[in-house]
Amino acid sequence: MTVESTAARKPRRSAAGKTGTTGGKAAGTTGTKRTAAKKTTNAEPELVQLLTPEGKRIKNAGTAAYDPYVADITPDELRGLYRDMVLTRRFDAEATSLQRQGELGLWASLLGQEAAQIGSGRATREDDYVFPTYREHGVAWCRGVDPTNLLGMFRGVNNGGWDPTTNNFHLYTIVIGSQTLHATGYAMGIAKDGADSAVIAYFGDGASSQGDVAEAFTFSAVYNAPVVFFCQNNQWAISEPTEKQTRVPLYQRAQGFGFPGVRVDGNDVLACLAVTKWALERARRGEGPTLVEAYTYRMGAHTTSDDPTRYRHDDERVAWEAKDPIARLRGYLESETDTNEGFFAELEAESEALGRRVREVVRAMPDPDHFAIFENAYADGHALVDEERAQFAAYQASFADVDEEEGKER
Ligand SMILES: Cc1ncc(C[n+]2csc(CCOP(=O)(O)OP(=O)(O)O)c2C)c(N)n1
Ligand SMILES: [Mg+2]
Repeated sequence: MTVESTAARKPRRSAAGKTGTTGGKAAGTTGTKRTAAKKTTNAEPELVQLLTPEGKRIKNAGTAAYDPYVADITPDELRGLYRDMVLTRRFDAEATSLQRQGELGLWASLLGQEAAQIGSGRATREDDYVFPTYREHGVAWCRGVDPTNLLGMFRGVNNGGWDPTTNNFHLYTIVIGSQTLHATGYAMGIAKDGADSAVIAYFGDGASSQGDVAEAFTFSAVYNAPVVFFCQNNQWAISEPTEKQTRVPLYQRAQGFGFPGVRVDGNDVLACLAVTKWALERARRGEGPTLVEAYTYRMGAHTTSDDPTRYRHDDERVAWEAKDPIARLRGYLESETDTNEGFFAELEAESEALGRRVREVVRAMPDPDHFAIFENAYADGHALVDEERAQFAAYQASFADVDEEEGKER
């Protein structure tokens, strides 16, 4: 093996740097000039951050000023973001416990990604349309989807659990990356309708390797579709680290498709709010797509079926713990606003109540009719579905035989 090929097989993990964007038009709202170095594809990764891990508010001094998008945010609104993150984390922890207790078949935790999801989710307008993956419980919360509705699919009692048209929040999508194409098509459609709404598609670092995502980038760029691609780079795609997905920082990929890409600190709720607002407004103004890479970390397992100790060191998780999105906003609220202990105590009580409600609702979810799964597959029926239904009926009947022999009731 040559030295070159060894190097090619060992891409270095890229470190986060300072503020800014790639893509020549990214600074459109500010009019600030960009330096030549920042236009190159291989420029050092840059990170938009407005709140440090210690909870200090810093000015986004880079080429695109995102500060104006959160400049007039009030202490009450900040407390609202904090509440969103705390309740989302609490809901998520409850769901993980419910899976461990056998009440859910599976759960995909968002632990660690609360700021990316609440910041971006709160940036959306009611008439915008959201296409999530399977982990966007915080975005669902922002859209007004009752959290208990997210659990039916994970309990195996329904195929979705909410009406996407009620909150403009599409059903969860398991086929990774496919929703970026759905979002692009939807965005092209609303643009033709003359609406000034925007669309946002969530996906992960692993999904970024899917052909669907590349096609979505191409189509959205060429048709100037009003869509924001929000990639939560949580460093892992199950057991595959991000360096197995890309040789350049993910946000820099946008440049090759002809639209701006921005890396934002995904554990900084203010920065996520500001950058997503900026990107959605670009879309509304007819300036086309944006790629936002929210640089964050999946603190838990991929799902409850996964054991991350098999493939990653705990010191990595510990390092990210110091950048916790909730702790940093709490630090800011405590040091820079008039938020008192009463607020935190009330929120704790509200979290407990939410946990209780989630447990009660999940346990009371009725089992569906076993044959319902064959309904609505085809409008007029299908020979293959008929065959599968008959096979399933025979399988069910085989249990009845055993029950009869053992004199048990099922
Ligand atoms: C098209 C497709 N291929 C493979 C899978 C199996 N799969 C489920 S999740 C996942 C990893 C996704 O990682 P990433 O996009 O980073 O999202 P994350 O789970 O980290 O949020 C894979 C490969 C799938 N669901 N769909
Ligand atoms: Mg990932």
